[in-house]
Amino acid sequence: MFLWDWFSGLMTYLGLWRKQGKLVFTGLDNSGKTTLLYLLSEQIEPSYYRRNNMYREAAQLTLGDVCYSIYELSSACGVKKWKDQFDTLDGIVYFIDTTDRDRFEESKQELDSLLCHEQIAKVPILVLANKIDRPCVASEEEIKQVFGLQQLTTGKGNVPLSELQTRPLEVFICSVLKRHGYAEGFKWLDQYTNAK
Ligand SMILES: Nc1nc2c(ncn2[C@@H]2O[C@H](COP(=O)(O)OP(=O)(O)O)[C@@H](O)[C@H]2O)c(=O)[nH]1
Ligand SMILES: [Mg+2]
Repeated sequence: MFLWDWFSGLMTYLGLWRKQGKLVFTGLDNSGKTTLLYLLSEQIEPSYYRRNNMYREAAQLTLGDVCYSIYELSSACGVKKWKDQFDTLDGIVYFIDTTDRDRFEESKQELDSLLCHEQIAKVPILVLANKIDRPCVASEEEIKQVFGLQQLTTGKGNVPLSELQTRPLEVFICSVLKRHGYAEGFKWLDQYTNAK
């Protein structure tokens, strides 16, 4: 084990090998998951998917020395497909459409059911409050309040995992369309994943 750690550390240092991680994009339909997935996958050549046996609806994101595979899994994918992914999950990215107040309750229920799932109780959750480029969007505070997240968020800085009493969770407002806001969210998430 020591030898392996030493070897992988050396390879990582030399830039010859990256650790692997897995993230899941989820949330109601129309919240922006596929748009961001496509945006990230623009950076990969198509043969990558075949070589790495990945679904087509997946992308890759490299943060520091970790290379994350990202999958989109909405509730419409079916619980079975979701559960198959649980054991190897490094992080969950939950999308909210900040313009769609009519569906906040529905979205809250979906997020709540994730939050109380025992098998993923320690998995960090990044909430992306998307579409803030549009008029009349809900603010970060409103999202936190409506979704009951005020007591659950753990801070946006570099709070070490050992200092957190609970699972890492934060809300970042963003516009996938304008390509801003989500990078800070991923950076935050990266510090808490097992792959790190
Ligand atoms: N204005 C705006 N529209 C967005 C943004 N992100 C996604 N959309 C639009 O929202 C719709 C649904 O996006 P999609 O990625 O298919 O959502 P999914 O069902 O969660 O995968 C599409 O028409 C996107 O162009 C954003 O940041 N701002
Ligand atoms: Mg989609």
